[in-house]
Amino acid sequence: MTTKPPPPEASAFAHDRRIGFEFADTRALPETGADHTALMRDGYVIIERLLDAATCEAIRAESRRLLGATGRNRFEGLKTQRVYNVLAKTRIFDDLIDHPRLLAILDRIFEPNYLLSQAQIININPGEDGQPLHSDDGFYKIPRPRPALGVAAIWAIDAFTAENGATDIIPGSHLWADGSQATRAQAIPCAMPEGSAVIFLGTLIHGGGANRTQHGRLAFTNQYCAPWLRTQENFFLEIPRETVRTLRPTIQSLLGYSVYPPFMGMVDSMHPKRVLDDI
Ligand SMILES: O=C(O)CCC(=O)C(=O)O
Repeated sequence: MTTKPPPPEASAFAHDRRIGFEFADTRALPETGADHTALMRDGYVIIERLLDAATCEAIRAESRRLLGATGRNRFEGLKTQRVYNVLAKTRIFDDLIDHPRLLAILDRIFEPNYLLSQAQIININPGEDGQPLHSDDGFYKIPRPRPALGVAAIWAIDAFTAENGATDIIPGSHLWADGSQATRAQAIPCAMPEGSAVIFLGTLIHGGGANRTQHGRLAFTNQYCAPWLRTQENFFLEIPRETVRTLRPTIQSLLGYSVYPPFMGMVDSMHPKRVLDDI
């Protein structure tokens, strides 16, 4: 008879700090230690009311302008509207992309010059079914259990409730091995007030919830990955160089105008930011 090995401790997935990991010390906030501890232990952390009501309202108005077709399959959601390539279309999400509370956590997880992997608006409309459960970094085919290769934030622009499609997550599932069976019964909804965010590891099993109300559930999500991985969105082709030039240096770096030392990401043997100086 074979005995099943005990599940790994969350601490097994702590990442070594490396020489040059300077951001962790310079951008840490008083809350960062507790945020990071919860994230590594549970696979997620909910941070309430990071955005005020006026910001949520402005995002709702801008999202209404951008939202269009519903999804093409069950994963996107046949009654769910998604807007991709948002950074080429609006500046309203910039403060969420490089939010200090979020970056301070990411600094503890990834080596410097980690990347934005994708960013999108997700509006789950009434009658939508629960999205299939999945992990966001599952397409990197490295066996689990393993450290997360990505981290996501999902921002509740409308308040998230168990009825309107709050993201369902399975606490602790970031520690699971390949082949573990996830069921909806194991999941809990990330109910949270508007302006809050759930931040979770790319290894955590989750999915958008079913919307049993008469109103949409508006969210914004931004995902990040280790600096040596391929990103989900190809920002170099999506965002015109003239737009990238206008962005904050932190966001330029997140979009790949940065190097993974010594020179991954170079352009003609030079730092990629040089292309932003070209006329
Ligand atoms: O909308 C949500 O709550 C989750 C969406 C999600 O996990 C995804 O589209 O990958």
